[in-house]
Amino acid sequence: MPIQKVDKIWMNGRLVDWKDAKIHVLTHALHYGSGVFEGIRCYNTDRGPAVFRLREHLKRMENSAKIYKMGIPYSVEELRKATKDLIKANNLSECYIRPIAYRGYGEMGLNPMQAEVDVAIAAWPWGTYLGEDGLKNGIKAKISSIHRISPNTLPSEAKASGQYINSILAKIEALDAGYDEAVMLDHRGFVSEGPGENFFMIRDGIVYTPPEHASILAGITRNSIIKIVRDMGYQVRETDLTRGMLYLADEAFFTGTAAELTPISEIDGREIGKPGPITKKLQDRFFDTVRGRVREYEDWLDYV
Ligand code: PPE
Repeated sequence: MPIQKVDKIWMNGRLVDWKDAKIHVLTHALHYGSGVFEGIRCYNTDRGPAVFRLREHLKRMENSAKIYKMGIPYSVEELRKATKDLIKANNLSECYIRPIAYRGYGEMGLNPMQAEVDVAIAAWPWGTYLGEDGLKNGIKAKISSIHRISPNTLPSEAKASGQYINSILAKIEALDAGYDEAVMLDHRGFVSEGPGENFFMIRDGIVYTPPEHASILAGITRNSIIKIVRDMGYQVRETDLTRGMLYLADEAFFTGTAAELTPISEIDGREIGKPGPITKKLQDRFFDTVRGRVREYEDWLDYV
């Protein structure tokens, strides 16, 4: 689906027209993937648009930058204000927000330290990530032959642009094989995550998800779902999962800002079926939470 255009994009402290939000072809990050970014969603609530866990996302971007020794010339608070200004300027109520800090134009070569750091924030309406039907009925996933980046290859703690070339290989493979999404294994062969989502499964009433050491991005949606699951009285185990365990799952789903909570109906031709009772309850609770209908989780909403 083509990106839905809006009026303005925030670039290095200014709101510029959508069509003018351009970079030079010799931008460092275009060649070497030397950027860090975030994906954030803003939902409409009774009290107007609210950004879900905005500070946590911007803090994670700052941490990603730290890993790559990239100083972001704006603080979390400055970027938080910029994000809200941008949403207001574009008159958006529900949108996806993409902040990015990247090595810019001026120096080439693998020593990035002299290349300036530019920052941009874009926001536009982005509907369901894996389709309306997927959100409702579940998607088909395939365990990928492409392994997730290993800790000493690229740190999965960072959400860095270049790391996604690994996700892209897995995604292409899954689509070519007739599936909707990939499940990637880590360097040890244990389940890691999707190309842009965290993985959860349920068996005998217990909720499982791979641990942070399984080369996952510690998802903010994952963190929210773990809290919601526990508050609902279920047990969550952050533990290494094998391929076989996935084949025997009673229920399974992906979580992510873009993917929200997308049920999985099949893995490698092993049927999981329609979204199960726990998945459905969690999905309802998640959408109620982001739309401001759950008092307990009000802290997660940052009203525009
Ligand atoms: N793992 C990966 C590799 C990942 O990229 C994401 C977010 C997650 C887990 C979930 O993290 P969180 O959003 O904090 O719950 N992926 C972003 C980009 C997706 C894209 O296609 O681009 C997102 O969901 O915004």
